[in-house]
Amino acid sequence: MKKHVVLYKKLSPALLARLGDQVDVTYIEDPASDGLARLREALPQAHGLLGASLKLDAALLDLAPHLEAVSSVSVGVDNYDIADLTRRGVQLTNTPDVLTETTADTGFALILATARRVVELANLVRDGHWTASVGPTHFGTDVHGKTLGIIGMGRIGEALAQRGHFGFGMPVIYHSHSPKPAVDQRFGARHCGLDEFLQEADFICLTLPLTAETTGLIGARELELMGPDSIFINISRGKVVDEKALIHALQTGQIRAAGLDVFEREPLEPTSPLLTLDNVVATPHIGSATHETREAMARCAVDNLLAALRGDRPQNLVNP
Ligand code: 8YV
Repeated sequence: MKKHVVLYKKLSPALLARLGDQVDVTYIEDPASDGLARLREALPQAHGLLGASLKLDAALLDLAPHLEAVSSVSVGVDNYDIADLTRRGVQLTNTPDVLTETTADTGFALILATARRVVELANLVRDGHWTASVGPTHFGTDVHGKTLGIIGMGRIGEALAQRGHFGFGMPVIYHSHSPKPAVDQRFGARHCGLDEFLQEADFICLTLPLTAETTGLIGARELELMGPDSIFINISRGKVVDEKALIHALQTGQIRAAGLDVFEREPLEPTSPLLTLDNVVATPHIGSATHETREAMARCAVDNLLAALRGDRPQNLVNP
């Protein structure tokens, strides 16, 4: 008898066919809102789950007594209680690597957009307010040659360092659990303690996972250490930062600007003070959001899930 997979993220026809050849498939649209009741109804039959951007909590998992594997279309796994899944004998897989370069591109897009005030000044042109040569009140700040600071030197952090070092001649410093000699050698990078890092970096880029340890890592104290010329970039998870403290730092000029792709709550409330600030570039969690990369992630997630349901070891097993 074919196993049953519940999808809560849409797949392309090609990938739906790839999955449907092997298993029975139920697709649940919009599981975080009105699809939640349908997801709850489908879980008792599920041997596998595939999706992203949904907190898969114990209440949902209790409805899935036959669940063998959860395949996340993401590199981040903060939506899952890994210890609980392991206790239940459920394998969790994710999709690292395929999204590394695209997410690093997003990080650099935010670095350039915030430093050179691209959104603010493009809007000035669009709104018909370009009436004379741009003067100092509209000048941005250079990116090339400035110190690129990266918190969390994993795959995405290394890809960001590569862009800064080879592409923009930026000295690279980083803060992570421990120094990475290969990174130091490849990018002339230097590992720093957090306070030294925050005081020295011109661009402070977060590329670390959200864990109990990293939640609230950047608060009022850390923002004060950054300095008025610093630019803060977050392409990791919103909850790594105290968003209220960040808003205060931006409103008071404690830091120059911020490029944010992630937020404490997503979607970001339209009433958020972040959206009233010209020194903020806010994007809707588009880190990996290109046609090519999202298809590659979904393909990876399908292959991970089919391997797990066959009893083979999936390529990207989070809880071996
Ligand atoms: C998207 C991400 O949230 O991979 C992650 O952890 O944050 C982003 O790629 C996710 O992939 C949505 O499918």
